Amino acid sequence: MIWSPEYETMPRESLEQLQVERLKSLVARVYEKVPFYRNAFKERGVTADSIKSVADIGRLPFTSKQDFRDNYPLGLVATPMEQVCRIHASSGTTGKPVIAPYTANDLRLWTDMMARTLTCAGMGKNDVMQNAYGYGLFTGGLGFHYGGEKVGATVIPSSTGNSKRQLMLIQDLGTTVITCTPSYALILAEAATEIGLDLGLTRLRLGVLGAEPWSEQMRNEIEIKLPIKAVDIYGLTEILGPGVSVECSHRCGLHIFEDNFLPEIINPETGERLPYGQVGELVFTTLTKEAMPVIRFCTKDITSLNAEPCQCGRTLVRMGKVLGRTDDMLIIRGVNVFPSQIESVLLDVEGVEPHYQIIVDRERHLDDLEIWVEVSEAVFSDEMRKMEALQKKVKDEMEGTLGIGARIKLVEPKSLARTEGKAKRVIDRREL
Ligand code: DLL
Repeated sequence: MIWSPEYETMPRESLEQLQVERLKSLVARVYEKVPFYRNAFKERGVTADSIKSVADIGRLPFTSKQDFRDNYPLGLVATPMEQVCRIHASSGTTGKPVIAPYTANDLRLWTDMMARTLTCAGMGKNDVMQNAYGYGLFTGGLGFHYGGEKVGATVIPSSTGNSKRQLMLIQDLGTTVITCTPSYALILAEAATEIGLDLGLTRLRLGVLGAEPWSEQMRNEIEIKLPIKAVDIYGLTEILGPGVSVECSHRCGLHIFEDNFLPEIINPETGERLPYGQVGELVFTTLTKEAMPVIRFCTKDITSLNAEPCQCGRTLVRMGKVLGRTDDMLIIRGVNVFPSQIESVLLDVEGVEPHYQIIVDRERHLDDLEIWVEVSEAVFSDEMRKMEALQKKVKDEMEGTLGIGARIKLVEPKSLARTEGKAKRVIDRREL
């Protein structure tokens, strides 16, 4: 089913027409209301009249995470505060969070985008959705909550944590859809095994998982262990929260709701716009948001776009699974390494579990990469010789993929820290 066929299946020419109109009025609006954009536009000599086609967006300035910090907390707000009816904030781990204010129309838009998202992911009104994203300042909890209700499903606001209670609710209330981070889905699977619960015997069938990068191998693990169909959802606080893009049942990229969020891919070093198919940094412009519209926000997320028609009937462009973040990329002895590459290698080797930690250090001016990974119970209780063979296998595969050597430390099952929200995979101890 398609929630808003008029927009989701719009011929691309009409969609572009709509985008240009919306972009023009957005540029006029932020020029008038937000000094930060007015100054940046003046510097470049752009006005609403500069926008004649979607490609003219290239004439507008970029907005960075730093611009959000510089304008903290409410410097980028484009409406009077009395029209702001809710404020969320990012789960930022360093410094001040990103503030996300919403007007009543913004909240309606968000709920609609989440209804589209959940429908696209395969959820319907007869489903029971257990929402294990964190409720609070984080956009995950309330974003999914209102979207689920709009679709007409039964929503259980279980929030994160307390896995045993989550499992009890899944069994007792007949949960069919779980919404949480992919890493938390695996924690639930682990907790189920611990209490001897076979999740395959419950009604659970679908997971709408996101908020952090996860590989195809991790998807396979989740699909086998829970067992469910696992669908990828993407979003970010600066742009909306969840509800920016999601996979359909064909799972060949995440459809971006382009009537509201205009995506571009750029070369992060030069800012040059890249054509469909090329990998680069994802940039978004919000076309319809009121309280805090954003012009060309550089997400630091790395992916590519594909505008080929999809079998599901949606004409919306698809973004590939996020490959990593420009600021996630580790440069180890001069070689670019993404945590997602390490995850793919680990999960392809039998006997190791999808729980790992990447530790980067510098010893005598030389970068050192160490990867800690849990092994399965079976391997751990096996002979030393087998453990050594497994360690060598992981080491060889890792070297083959990354092109640099890494020390591999196999650790006991369940010994690495678990997080209920976004997993923290990398510890970089280098003082650069
Ligand atoms: O994580 C919003 C969200 C909530 C998305 C629930 C999906 C589900 P932030 O906390 O602002 O917002 O984090 C945004 O998380 O720039 C990406 O780097 C990363 N991210 C989000 N979804 C995915 C995904 C929410 N599906 C940042 N795959 C983004 C990879 C993701 N990375």
